[in-house]
Amino acid sequence: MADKHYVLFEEQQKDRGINLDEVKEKLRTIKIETPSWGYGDSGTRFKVFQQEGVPRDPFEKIEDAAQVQKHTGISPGVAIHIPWDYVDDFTKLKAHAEQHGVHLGAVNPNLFQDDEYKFGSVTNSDPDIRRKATDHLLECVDIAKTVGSKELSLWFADGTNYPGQADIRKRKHWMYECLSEMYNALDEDMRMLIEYKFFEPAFYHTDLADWGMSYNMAQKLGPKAEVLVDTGHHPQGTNIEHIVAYLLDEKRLGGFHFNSRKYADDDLFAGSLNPYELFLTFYQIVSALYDEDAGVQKNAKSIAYMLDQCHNLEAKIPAMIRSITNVQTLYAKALLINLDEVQQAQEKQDVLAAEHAVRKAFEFDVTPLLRVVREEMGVPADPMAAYLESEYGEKILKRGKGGASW
Ligand code: AOS
Ligand code: ZN
Ligand code: ZN
Ligand code: ZN
Repeated sequence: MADKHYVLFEEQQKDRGINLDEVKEKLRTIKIETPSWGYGDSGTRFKVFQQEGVPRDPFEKIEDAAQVQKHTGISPGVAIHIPWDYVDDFTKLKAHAEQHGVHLGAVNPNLFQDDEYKFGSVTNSDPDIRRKATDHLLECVDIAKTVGSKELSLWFADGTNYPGQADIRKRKHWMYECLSEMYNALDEDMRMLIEYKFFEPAFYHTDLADWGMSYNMAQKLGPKAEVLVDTGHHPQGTNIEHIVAYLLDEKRLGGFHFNSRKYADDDLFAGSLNPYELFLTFYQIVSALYDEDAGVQKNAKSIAYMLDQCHNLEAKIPAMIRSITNVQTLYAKALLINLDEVQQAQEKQDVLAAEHAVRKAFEFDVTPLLRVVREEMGVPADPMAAYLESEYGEKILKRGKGGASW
């Protein structure tokens, strides 16, 4: 027998002119990758608290990620970080993922950990260090090819701490040179997603500080380069939705690193703070899915959704499940926006009606909808409760403390 809450919800939405079959189809097909590093211990510069049961190697990180997929059904990809997830034989890691019902996703090169990178990696004035950095990027392209991943996520810690420390324009050219070498190594169906962040670890200037710099770099490199928006990487008050709309219109939105922030790059779990911002981000994406420009639609359909967060205090697998269901909830709400109603209000320049048409979708309780969608997908109606009832959390405690982190 159909759930009475769902019956009511369905009637309500049909009366509003919402096509629930389309909504459900979109909720089934969105995929959100989880980051391998989010399963390991992390912390601040003050302390990394060690939790019991944390994965001891990349294979165990995959097993934990498989739990998130098993319970949510929409997170089959696991982003990896090189060298944190370095293994001798990547075909083994790939096979291990497949045996557990997941696959390896975006490959994240690491150009910030080695002593040589103190003054920059791909922007370093020393050509030998730029060579080392470029070789690492090329190695990551090879790893991506081996594991069948189509995306490389690039974040550079490169920057300076003081005025005059380095030549900003020269560094821009060096970065382009290194990245074009990487670009040329990509297969036709691969893409590089270029992330930006306005500060940290550098405090005076960061070589890729905002979306405009990433966009400019991507445009110069070519169509296989796109912009990656990490929701934690903007100054306070930045209108992320606007950036998203702009990049979609330029057909250059590569993907997201979802997480929540209050002050800086806090990497708290997605949807925990300001869920309305995430809803409004999805509003831009949903509206692009119905754009009359086929190129914009295509971009909206090809967005790589990923989490990028650190669980310093909270249990890691449940935090990941909570994040995935939060993102799913806010996407579901955005799918309930009646875009025709918004458009009609816009045509009349009726500000209050337009804002209301958007916001009222946020106010619906989508729990009955998500329960039905999940049941139809063969995953638990309440992923968090089902995971907590499973014995997995207990079972991994035998791994002890001191699991592999970064
Ligand atoms: C760093 O601030 C970026 O968000 C990176 O995307 C990411 O956190 C990193 O690659 C994982 O170390
Ligand atoms: Zn990120
Ligand atoms: Zn970050
Ligand atoms: Zn972050």
